[in-house]
Amino acid sequence: MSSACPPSACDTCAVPRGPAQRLGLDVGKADYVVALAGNPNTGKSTVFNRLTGLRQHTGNWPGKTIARAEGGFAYGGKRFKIVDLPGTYSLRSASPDETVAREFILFGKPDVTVVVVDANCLERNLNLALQILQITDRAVLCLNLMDEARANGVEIDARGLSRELGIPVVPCTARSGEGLPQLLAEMHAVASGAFKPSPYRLKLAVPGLREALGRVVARLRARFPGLANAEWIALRLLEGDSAVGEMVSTGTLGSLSADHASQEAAATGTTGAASKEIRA
Ligand SMILES: Nc1nc2c(ncn2[C@@H]2O[C@H](COP(=O)(O)OP(=O)(O)OP(=O)(O)O)[C@@H](O)[C@H]2O)c(=O)[nH]1
Ligand SMILES: [Mg+2]
Repeated sequence: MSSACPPSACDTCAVPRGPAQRLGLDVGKADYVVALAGNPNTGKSTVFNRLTGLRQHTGNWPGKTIARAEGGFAYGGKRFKIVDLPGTYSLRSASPDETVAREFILFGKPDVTVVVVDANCLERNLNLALQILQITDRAVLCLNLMDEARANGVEIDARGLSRELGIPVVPCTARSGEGLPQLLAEMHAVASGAFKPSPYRLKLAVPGLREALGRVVARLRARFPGLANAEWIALRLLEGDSAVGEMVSTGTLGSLSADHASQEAAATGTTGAASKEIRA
């Protein structure tokens, strides 16, 4: 049951339940791509290993995952490619590991982004979650380390949080597997479009900002056709973000987008931008 659904919905809900089949590295042509994002040390690789059967490095210190890793699982009759990303505190961060995560979240066009947060320091972790909700509707919050939170006397109103954020929120203990069946059901529902989240969005209430953004977005789209998240990039440019400015002036933004589009096409057996429509 989604924390966004009424309790009675379970009886009639078409979202599949039951175990996933671990596919390891043998993803083949995936129906959906899942990104695992979150702050360092929140349990992303532990979730990844449980779902795929692979053995990504895990341990109790931040910064273990330094490159993206891919694996697969089958669930509800669909094949999912899941991408384990390095931990990152912000989509604006620029350290090399964090850049890997940021670029995949922004340009990898995942069908669902699972934001894995540490239930013990929710406030700090929600910073990244809120940034991700500015760029995608298709997100699920995995409220991980619930065993430790319970032991520490931390209580979280997951339903209330889900209402506030506008996305499914699933309490989990990835180390033991608690909550993962529901996480799978939510990933499937969001990736397939059976459930359409309406996430919390910041209001751009500064006078003239909308118009300025529109002009920058139009120029970005003209120079980089098919660019994902053009509005996010335009906002960074208006803020004076020098790293993003350099990506635009050197043209690397175009190659990044193209790289991710071709990887996505290879994973799904479709071509370029049309792949989303074919799979939708
Ligand atoms: N108690 C508890 N420990 C967990 C849970 N999930 C993961 N861990 C532990 O937390 C530590 C970090 O887990 P990882 O999966 O490596 O975290 P990560 O988010 O991939 O970390 P980075 O790759 O460094 O960003 C490991 O020691 C895991 O065993 C959980 O639900 N409960
Ligand atoms: Mg990791």
